[in-house]
Amino acid sequence: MAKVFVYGTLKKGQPNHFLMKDHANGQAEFVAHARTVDPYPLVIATEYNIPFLLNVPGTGQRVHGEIYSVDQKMLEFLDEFKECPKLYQRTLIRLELEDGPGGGKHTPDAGSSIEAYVYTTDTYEREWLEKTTYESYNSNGDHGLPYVQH
Ligand code: PCA
Repeated sequence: MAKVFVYGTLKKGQPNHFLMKDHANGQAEFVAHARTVDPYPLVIATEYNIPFLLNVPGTGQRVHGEIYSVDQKMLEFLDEFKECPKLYQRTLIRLELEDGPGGGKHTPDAGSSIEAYVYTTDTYEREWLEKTTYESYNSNGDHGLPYVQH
C-alpha cells in the first residue's frame, strides 16, 4: 500500500472524490488530514480551473489535504487520471499529520510527520507563479473559479 496526499479535486466533498471511492479503480482508505511541512503555491489554472501544487517549495502556503492509503491499482489509476508524468509528476512530500479517523491502534499521532506521494507540477506556465495561492482548496470557494469537468 502507498500513501497519497490529495489537496485538490480528489478530496472529500470535491468534484473528483467519487473516483477514489469507485472500487473499479482500486482501493483507497482515508488515513488522516495533514498539511505540508513546507509552503507550496497551490494555484487554480487553465480554462478548467484545475488546482495545481507547483513544485516550488518555500513559496506560497502550507497546504491542507487528506492522506489516503491506496493499492497499486488505485495508484496506477491516479497516475493515469493526473496525466502523470506529463501534466503532474508524482513526488514525495513531507506532511504534518492532523486528525486521523480516531480510535484504531493504527491511527497516526497528530503532530507527527510522515512522507506521502503527491501530484505536483514542474510543467507550469511562468504566469502561474503570480497567481493567488490557497491554503485549502475548495472548488466552490469564494474565488469564483469552480472546477470544470472535462
Ligand atoms: N487532484 C489532485 C491534484 C489536483 C487535483 O485536481 C488532488 O486532489 O490532489
